[in-house]
Amino acid sequence: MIFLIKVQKMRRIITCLVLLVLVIRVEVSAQLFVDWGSQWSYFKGISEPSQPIDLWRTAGFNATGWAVGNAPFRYGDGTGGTLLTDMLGKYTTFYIRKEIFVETLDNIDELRIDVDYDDGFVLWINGVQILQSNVPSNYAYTQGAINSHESGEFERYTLRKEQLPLAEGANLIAVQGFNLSKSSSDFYLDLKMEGGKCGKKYLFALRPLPKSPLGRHNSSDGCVSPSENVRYSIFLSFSPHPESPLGRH
Ligand SMILES: [Ca+2]
Repeated sequence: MIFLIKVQKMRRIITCLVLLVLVIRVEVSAQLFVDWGSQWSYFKGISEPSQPIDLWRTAGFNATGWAVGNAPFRYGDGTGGTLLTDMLGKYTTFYIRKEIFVETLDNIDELRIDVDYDDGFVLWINGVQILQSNVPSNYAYTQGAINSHESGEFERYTLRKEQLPLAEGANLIAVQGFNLSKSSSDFYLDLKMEGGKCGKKYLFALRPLPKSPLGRHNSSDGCVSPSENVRYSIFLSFSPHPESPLGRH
């Protein structure tokens, strides 16, 4: 009897060790390009950040005149990062940019971008628009987000490499944040970006957003379908938000 209990305990321990190894393997396989709280060059939307107005989104722009600070860029909500004490009542848009280095594209099947924002954002890679949420069609610096969107729960966007203008070497990431209005009580912008091989994340449970018609993936290789951007609500991730395994903070 005692022998049987010991065998069962050993099995449990071995199972736990195997799972731990799987977790470690997944984390090693992902390439982290931008972490939460990373340092960015930033510009406050008191005017257009460049002329022509889309130049700042490209590597050709000289951002030496921009300030440098750590995300989250925020006021009203959250902790840490760069506090925008002058944003309330003065400006609704906020611009951040940084360079990432991709050593080889061979190790990347897809890019996973987690964005925690209030109230809207647009993201470009090498000048090409990749993502946008809750923003008007006109990205002028005087614009505001079209609806309220609270920070505190990040959203994941998974994109296949074939959809992206990624290059080996330096790549320019540019993000324009939008607040709902000048009188909004809060603003927040932070994001995480990592590349990985298909299938790894499905060792863990990802739950497609209920309202989304997307969320399908190719079960043969675990990749998202090439024609769609998949947005997930995270309730358990292999790379949790540092302050919570639930994607909340
Ligand atoms: Ca707001």
